[in-house]
Amino acid sequence: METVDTVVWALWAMLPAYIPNNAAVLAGGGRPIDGGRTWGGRRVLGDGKTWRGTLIGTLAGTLLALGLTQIAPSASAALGADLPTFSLRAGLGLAFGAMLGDIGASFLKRRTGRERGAAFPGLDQLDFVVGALLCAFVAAPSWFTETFTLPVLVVVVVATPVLHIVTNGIAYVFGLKNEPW
Ligand code: CTP
Ligand code: K
Ligand code: MG
Repeated sequence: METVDTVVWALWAMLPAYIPNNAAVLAGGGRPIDGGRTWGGRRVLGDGKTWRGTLIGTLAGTLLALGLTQIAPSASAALGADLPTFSLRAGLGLAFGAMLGDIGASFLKRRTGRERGAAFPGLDQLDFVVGALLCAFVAAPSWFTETFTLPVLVVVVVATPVLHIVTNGIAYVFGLKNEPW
């Protein structure tokens, strides 16, 4: 594959993992997953991880995966590139995994004394990627190995932090997020 094709393939394959956290920012609120419980004097997860945000984020990413699969043939033709499709299991794995990775990061943030909203450089940009890839591998192993070849994984790990910083910066400027990370 040409480099450009690899980048297009990688970003398309990761879209169902990119959307959930942003959908959660828009949809979040209500009951926190940890129900207010603490561990070692600190919240288990904090008020920033809610049932509603997690559910709607997962749903948004999964539906996007199904939609992308519908338009993949025509988009491939229009772009003159090959684009991946998603099974339900693949889409759900990516979307739920992205939410799970972000939740895991909040757990780590609270254990290391970081309050809700505090930055944890590196973790903030890659938590959802690791979660999404692991869950997709578990949910749809053969799809995963066909879709995420080594060059594709390299593009994902390099490009995602850049995209994350840009989208969160935009969300912050528009007042959708309290912090630009
Ligand atoms: N959100 C949610 N449920 C999730 C993830 C996010 O409701 N599973 C919503 C919350 O309103 C949250 C906002 O999206 O405040 C921004 O997400 P994020 O930056 O991940 O959370 P923070 O509030 O910064 O909390 P943390 O320090 O735990 O990351
Ligand atoms: K986060
Ligand atoms: Mg935050």
